[in-house]
Amino acid sequence: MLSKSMQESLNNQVKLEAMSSQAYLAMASWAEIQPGLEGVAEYFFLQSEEERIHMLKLMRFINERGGFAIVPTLEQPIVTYKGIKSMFEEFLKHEMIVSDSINDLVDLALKEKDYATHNFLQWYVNEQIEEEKSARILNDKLELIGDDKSGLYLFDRDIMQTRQKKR
Ligand code: OFO
Repeated sequence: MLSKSMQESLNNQVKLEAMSSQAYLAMASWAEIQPGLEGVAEYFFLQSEEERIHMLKLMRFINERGGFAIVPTLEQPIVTYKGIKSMFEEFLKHEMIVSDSINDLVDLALKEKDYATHNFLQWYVNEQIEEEKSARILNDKLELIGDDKSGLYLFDRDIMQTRQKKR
């Protein structure tokens, strides 16, 4: 059985995963209407779906452990960007916030000696290592590319391969 505070914290994480899904969906939509960013758009459409799966996984866990998973109210995410670089910076920033939040949950699980939740959270700890790594690599590549249009063309062409390597 989940404690009240653990249930509340896990529900906050449900909200954060839902916000991630919305934020990446907005990034996908913005990228889709920019010329030549089809690969980036595809990347974020898939990323958004993945975040929804993370949310569902948490909801099922909360309910399985005798809690009640709450579908959250969400604010509108950022829908436009001044450029691809600022969008990817936002992506990394967001993933770092999610990692901090997962770490806080792990802390709470240990404090409460809730080893079942601690065990469940390890999947998220590993996932965040991967997600932050991917976001950092993509930001580094964009830094290197700068204003080089052919570099950006290759970035867009190859971004899905970065995703496949993640798995
Ligand atoms: Fe949910 O994995 Fe990143 O945010």
